[in-house]
Amino acid sequence: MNASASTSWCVRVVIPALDEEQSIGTVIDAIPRQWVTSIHVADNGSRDATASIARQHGARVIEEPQRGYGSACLAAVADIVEVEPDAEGEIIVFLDGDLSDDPTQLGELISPIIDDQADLVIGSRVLGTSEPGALSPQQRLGNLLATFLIRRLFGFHYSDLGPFRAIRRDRFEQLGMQDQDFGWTVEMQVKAVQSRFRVREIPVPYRRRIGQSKISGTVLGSIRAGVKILRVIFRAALSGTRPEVTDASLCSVGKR
Ligand SMILES: Nc1nc2c(ncn2[C@@H]2O[C@H](COP(=O)(O)OP(=O)(O)OP(=O)(O)O)[C@@H](O)[C@H]2O)c(=O)[nH]1
Ligand SMILES: [Mg+2]
Repeated sequence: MNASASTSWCVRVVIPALDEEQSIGTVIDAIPRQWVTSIHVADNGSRDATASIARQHGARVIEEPQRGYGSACLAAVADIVEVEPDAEGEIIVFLDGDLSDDPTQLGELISPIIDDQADLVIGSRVLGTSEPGALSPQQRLGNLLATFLIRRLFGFHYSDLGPFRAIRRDRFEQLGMQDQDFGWTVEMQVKAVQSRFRVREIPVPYRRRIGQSKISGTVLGSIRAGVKILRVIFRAALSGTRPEVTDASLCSVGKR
């Protein structure tokens, strides 16, 4: 990373979290604070101690009554805007609260943005090493199908819809994100391609989650997520522009 450039960026971390008391404190503590200005945990009425633990560990907690992963992320971004109205020089990092991702990799994720090589950086669990069982068969299948469709419909090759990602805030605001639940990650990726953003993938490790799954770990959750993801892709294909063919593998930072 270009150290001199990094001093001019403000990094804000968003963590959607629902009943993650077992992991949220560890996730927050593992975030490299030297690069991070604020941490925003978006809670949707957790019935456990997620919110209080997050506060104890130094995060701002946003209570969003509207359930859903996307709603939580949107509420956290609204909180960021309240804290700092000016998007200039700001990066938002999205990170799950279940300790599946390794927060210490945040520096690698933001590095291509700081070096002005990318607008959006996706942590790819497919390019990285996943602990056995961390990605369920349905998650792998869903990823393959979604990334295949994105390639066919939009001409861009993603390897994953991983939740650990970094985006310039000014670019994020251009996307007009809307999805309130499981379509959030794919909506961002498709809209980024449609908007001709510079996108990179970097390999990230992925662990088995701590605590109970809310989305992909259950059959019903996977089906609902899968249907929603396909709807988002096809809706975007019907309404949006189709950019010239590019290949994300050309801009991927490379497999370790
Ligand atoms: N605030 C909020 N957070 C949510 C909601 N649903 C899921 N999350 C959080 O979003 C992150 C991803 O959810 P997970 O249950 O881990 O889903 P997943 O990663 O697809 O599935 P796993 O394989 O079980 O980890 C976690 O931090 C959850 O706590 C929700 O409705 N509201
Ligand atoms: Mg998870």
